[in-house]
Amino acid sequence: MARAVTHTVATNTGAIIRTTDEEHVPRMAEHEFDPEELLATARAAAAEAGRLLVDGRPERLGVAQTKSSPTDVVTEMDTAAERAIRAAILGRRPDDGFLGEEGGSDPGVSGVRWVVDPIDGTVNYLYGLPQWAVSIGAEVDGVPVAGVVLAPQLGEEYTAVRGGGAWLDGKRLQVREPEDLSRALVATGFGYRAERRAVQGRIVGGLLPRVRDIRRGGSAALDLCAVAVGRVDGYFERGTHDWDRAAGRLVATEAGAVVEGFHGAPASEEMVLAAGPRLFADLHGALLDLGADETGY
Ligand code: LIP
Repeated sequence: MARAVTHTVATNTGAIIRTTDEEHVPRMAEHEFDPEELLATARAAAAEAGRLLVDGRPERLGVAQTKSSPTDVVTEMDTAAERAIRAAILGRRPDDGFLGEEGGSDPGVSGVRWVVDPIDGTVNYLYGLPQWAVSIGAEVDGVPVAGVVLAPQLGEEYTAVRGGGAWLDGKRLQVREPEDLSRALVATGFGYRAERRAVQGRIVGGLLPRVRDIRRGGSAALDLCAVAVGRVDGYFERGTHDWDRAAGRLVATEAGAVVEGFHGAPASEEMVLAAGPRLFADLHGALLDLGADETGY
């Protein structure tokens, strides 16, 4: 008897279903893809970029250009790694879309879009600190379905597939829930513009007496993974981009975290807040008290 073909399809609501029922596919799916195959493609591209970034790092690495401010830097390795990732992914899947931090975006025609940060934590990479990662997320109709965050100098690879859990080197991840906010270890980050940093500094100053302590790692992707693995209890930041969040967000949500903005909005440049469900509510409340949802900074 012929083995039933398993179709992995995305419904219009973004739900991922596996079905062997042929008649299901045309009615419910606009796109056909296999999240495991997308994850394998992401992992291969990340591994290639990781090797380039470790073995190919020039002795005296400098700043190639700056972006939103004099401290928002790009090195030659950011652009070289993004080129390698783009070639590795679109070489396998030429119809897909691509959004990369250093190279703009192509819409593609397949419904699958790759959201890529070749070096998340560029300032750490520039200074020779190990807290940086290659972050590659795959989305279908804006819904994250697969993601990898590879930290070569930490020797760690975080992976996630929608509905398939989050993993660190083969171990399944689950967020930690502290007793309450006063026992929470919270990560955060600061923008590249001085005016924003001034407000972020005031907000963190106000939060400090209310939590266990604050950590500033320098990579949103690794901060979201730290929530997933329980190395911090929560993370929040204003100013992150899609490419900083795409893969890390899926890892954190698949580990049981709530990853959103304020007032139930999706995570965005305005705010990404990630924590277990209970702490999420407390941290959300404390940040509102401190005016973190105000506009204009
Ligand atoms: C970094 C973010 C981090 C933020 C840094 C920077 P980049 O991204 O991951 O959370 O605090 O200021 O934006 O620029 O290294 O890709």
